[in-house]
Amino acid sequence: MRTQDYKMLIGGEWLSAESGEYFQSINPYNQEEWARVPRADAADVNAAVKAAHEAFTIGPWSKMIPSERGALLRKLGDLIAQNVKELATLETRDNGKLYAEMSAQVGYIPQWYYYFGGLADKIEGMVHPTDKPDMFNYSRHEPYGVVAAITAWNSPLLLAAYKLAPALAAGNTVVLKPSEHASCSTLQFARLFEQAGFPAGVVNVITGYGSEMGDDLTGHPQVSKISFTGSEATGRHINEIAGGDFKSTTLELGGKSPNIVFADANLDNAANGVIAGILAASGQTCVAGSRLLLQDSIYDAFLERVMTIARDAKLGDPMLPDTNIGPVASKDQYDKINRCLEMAMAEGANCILGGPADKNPEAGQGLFIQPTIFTNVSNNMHIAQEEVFGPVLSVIRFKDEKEAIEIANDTRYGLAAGIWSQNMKRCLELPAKIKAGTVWVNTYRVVSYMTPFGGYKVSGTGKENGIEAIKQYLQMKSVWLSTAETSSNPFLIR
Ligand code: TXE
Repeated sequence: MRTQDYKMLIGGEWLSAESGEYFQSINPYNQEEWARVPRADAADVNAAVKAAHEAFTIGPWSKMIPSERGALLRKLGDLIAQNVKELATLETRDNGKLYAEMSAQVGYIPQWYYYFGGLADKIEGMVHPTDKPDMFNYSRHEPYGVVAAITAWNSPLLLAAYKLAPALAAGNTVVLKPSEHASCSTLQFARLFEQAGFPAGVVNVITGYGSEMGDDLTGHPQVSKISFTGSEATGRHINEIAGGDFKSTTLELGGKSPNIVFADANLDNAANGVIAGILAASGQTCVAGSRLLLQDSIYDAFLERVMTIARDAKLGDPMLPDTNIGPVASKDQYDKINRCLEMAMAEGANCILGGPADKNPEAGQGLFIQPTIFTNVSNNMHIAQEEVFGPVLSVIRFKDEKEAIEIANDTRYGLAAGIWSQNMKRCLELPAKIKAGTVWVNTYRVVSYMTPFGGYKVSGTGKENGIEAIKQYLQMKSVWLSTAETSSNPFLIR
């Protein structure tokens, strides 16, 4: 395939990096270079932040009435809907996830822009009661200014929607940086902002290695808010940089989510949910149900059901409709997963399916990891505590509800959890006992633009999606007005 050179969007112009440097985009299925992407450095970051800052301070964006901003967001949603096929194909080529999944996902993304476009003109302040008879107080919700939105490779456009839709609806401008492992769909998507009629500089997209230019972006004095999805390690690093200047952050980091199956569950549904939780997207989702907590009395029978589905999963070309599992996104990711698998075996976990393996000969030359299941896992093992981000399930036994809760919560993460049971009392009571930002009961991996999403503990801070999300991009101001006819003693605070 002929490689294509992409450009970045800065201040309404399509630009290469000032240095002229590029990096390659590799298709993980055939390992071919298919595109070159600008390798931005501090100079490009500075230009993008400057453009966003000017668009916020002197451009038309902040003077636009909120309903106009909302209309632009809705127009953008329409344009995404018209470009689903192209954008989803680019995502699959970039990260190897199934086209069937990416096209459904991209087809859903307009809803974020419709929903938050609808909220743009519903940001209401409040008149506050006060204890001072000749004073009046009201609050305003104001945008921060320039938002740095940093996304991961597993769902570039969906993660961008989580951040851009509320940030723009709230009146901020944005510098968006996709992952170096999957930048092209975001650069293509950026064209739609122009088509929708957004003023220049309101959205800027820069590409590059986070390790090289990430600090220039998050530490930039004109960036006031950082919204990040990625690894715990990078999240911690960003948090330190942001904390130095007390910048606001929304961080969506990793997880080690438990999927808890009780003996009284509908076992067919539960088996499908467990598979969806760990094999969908080759396990490369932050909410992957990577720990299967299984009640003693159904241990063998349930495991057999899961094994039967996992064994039949078809690895192959992610563009084909009958493929169940595509390659993992990059050689880095492939190596990391294999290291985790080897460590699990060294720790004494029993590999009953898959395992550290060479390429699956039936699946082409891609970076394939076979569905892998470990038993004999105790919850303190590396494989039960560290995020693998691959199709790798650790099975852990429990006796009763109390033990299930203890194991589920015995992790530094707290992103999500699944509970499978037909006992109504348990289904109602257990979610409150699980320390995670999302709990699914008799379902798994459901998200919506309308409902809050975000982690507890080291899985992150702040919420994305739903009404809460727009508040992440607004700061509150308190305004006092005096109606007193004579001013009082200046040395006494009232
Ligand atoms: O993450 P990084 P990587 C986990 C998953 C995966 C691991 C590594 O376990 O195996 O992280 O993936 C940018 N300042 N998740 O290496 O490095 C980077 O360019 C600013 C879970 O891809 O965190 C990219 O745009 N930005 C996660 C983004 O951060 C920096 C999804 C994420 O990359 C930066 C992805 C810096 N100093 C991986 N350094 C989830 N929550 O779903 C890097 N970046």
